[in-house]
Amino acid sequence: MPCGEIRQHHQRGHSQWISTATSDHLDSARAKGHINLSQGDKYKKSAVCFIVILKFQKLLTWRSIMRNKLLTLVLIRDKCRVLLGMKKKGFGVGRWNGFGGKVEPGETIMQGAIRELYEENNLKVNSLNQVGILKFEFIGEPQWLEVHVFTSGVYSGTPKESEEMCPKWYHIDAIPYDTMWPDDKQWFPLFLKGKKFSGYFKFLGHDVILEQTLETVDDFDHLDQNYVFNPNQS
Ligand code: 6OG
Repeated sequence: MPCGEIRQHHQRGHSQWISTATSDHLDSARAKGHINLSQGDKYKKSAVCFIVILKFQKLLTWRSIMRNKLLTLVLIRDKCRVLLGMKKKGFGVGRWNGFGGKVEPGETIMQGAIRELYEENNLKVNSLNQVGILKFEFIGEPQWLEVHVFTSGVYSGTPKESEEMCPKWYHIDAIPYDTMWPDDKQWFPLFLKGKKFSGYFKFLGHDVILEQTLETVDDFDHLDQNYVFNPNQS
């Protein structure tokens, strides 16, 4: 191959420039105006910038996908009874659960919990006590669920059926675990004993727990109670 020749080489469908030029021949090629390295450098620079921007964009999208979904769960307790609701539609349909749902942009987590309790069950509370944080991973789903569990024994109003939930009081010795999410069997007894807890459950489908961790904690002081959910924040 003659020195100074710059040939185009095709590899795996991508065209790739391979330079076989020695520096002498490059100089003479540049002098003859055959090639303009400074121009080439500019192209190279632009290409690198373009790739960096693409990668950065991909990273941002990935970060927003990977961010946990923030949810709430409220368990109203009245001495020896707990108020549960039969989920009539959507995620967890056919299972007894507390009341809750997604935190909306502009709300603190507790505000979201108080709103959901009222929307789903007609009960009003001024504040709630946080008793748990549960993280759920579902195989094949990129986003984890981060469920903040709250309780209160003080409320106003009468439980009322909504589009989402049909409420029912259960005695603490007769919690219907078989028609609840499988993780509830693990952490609900801690809640009933007045303990605070933090847990992680990895699900295969909606019925099988593959891995789990669960521990009692002293408090949730590390959480910023004034944090306002903003889905656009990285
Ligand atoms: P919507 O998507 O309907 O809110 N939730 C769970 N609750 C229990 N006990 N176990 C789980 O194990 C749960 N995963 C989600 C959070 C869904 C509601 O269901 C709760 C919310 O209160 C996997 O808006």
